[in-house]
Amino acid sequence: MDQQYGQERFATTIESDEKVEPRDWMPDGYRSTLIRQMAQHAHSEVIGMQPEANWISRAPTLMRKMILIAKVQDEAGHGLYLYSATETLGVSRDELQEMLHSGQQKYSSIFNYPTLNWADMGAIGWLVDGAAIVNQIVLQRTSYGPYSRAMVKICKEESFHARQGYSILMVLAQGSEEQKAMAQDALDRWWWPSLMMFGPHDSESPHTEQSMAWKIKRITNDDLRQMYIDQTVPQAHYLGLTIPDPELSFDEETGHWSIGAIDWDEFWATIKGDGRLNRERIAHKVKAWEDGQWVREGAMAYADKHTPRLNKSA
Ligand code: BYC
Repeated sequence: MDQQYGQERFATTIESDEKVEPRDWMPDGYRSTLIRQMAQHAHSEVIGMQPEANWISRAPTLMRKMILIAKVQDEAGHGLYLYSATETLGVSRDELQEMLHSGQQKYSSIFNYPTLNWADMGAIGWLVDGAAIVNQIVLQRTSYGPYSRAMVKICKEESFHARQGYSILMVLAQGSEEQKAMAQDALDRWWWPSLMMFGPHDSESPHTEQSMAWKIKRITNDDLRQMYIDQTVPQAHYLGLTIPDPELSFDEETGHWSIGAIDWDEFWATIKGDGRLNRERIAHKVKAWEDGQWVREGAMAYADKHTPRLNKSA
């Protein structure tokens, strides 16, 4: 395709809010930004299975166990849609795995915190999936077609995830004094990390301006974080829990909650690989990849064996 025609068409597509599709011409920076963000998103879904899978065998009832298994399975599915969507940009799944394993690509900071007890399953669903939904509802309008379409199904599933988390905390918050304390302790530990999921302040975010211009991002990190805070604080109050922030206050004029300072040193250390569980998470992921080698080989051998037969009968 003629380069100038491609550039003009790309500009018109973005301006008119249409979708860029895999075969369309796109700037190299647009492609590499999408590969970075979508791969990071896919990796987060898959690494995010670890802290919750840890609690499947210890769920308090059969019903809770079934729900948690379904949720963790959904996260694997989200990873698969997102890897498939990323592959449409010309990068293979094996390359993406390699970049995660070698630390060249990141996954969400939130999955470097430990899940210490059952209340953490509630906090992950309510706060972590809650933050993911705020971000992902907007990503349904992202300019890259395959990413935007993957978000539609993911968002439907995320809302079930958030509700199951809230329902776990509702039971604890209405329970014994020990159970209430567990719910409060989980909120204390997960509140600040959940706010970090939205990324650095806009003034410190190297990618926001260009990603907004390309309509990859539709709302900035700070604005999304504020939307999340405004929706979550009343939910905490409904549970009878206290947001662990002495500076939290409601501004009657703007109608928004304002918060104290986020610990950005903790955030940057975590995303650079020095968080509490970075090494364990990646080591576990690499081991699962290596242990699964025979499955991939078996699947390929099966495909080789059966493809000619299918072709012959066609
Ligand atoms: N964690 O310029 P910025 C889930 C990096 S999974 C780690 O603002 P951008 C779930 C950023 O990559 C949901 N890294 O970047 C799963 C950049 O790094 P480099 C996961 C972060 O991309 C299982 C640098 O900091 N959701 O919910 O414009 C169970 C500067 O940042 C983070 C997504 O992935 C972070 N939190 O904006 C339960 C959503 N924040 O490469 C639940 C898709 C920033 O320049 N991603 N960085 O060194 C996005 O929307 C955007 O990529 C972000 C960051 C808003 C996260």
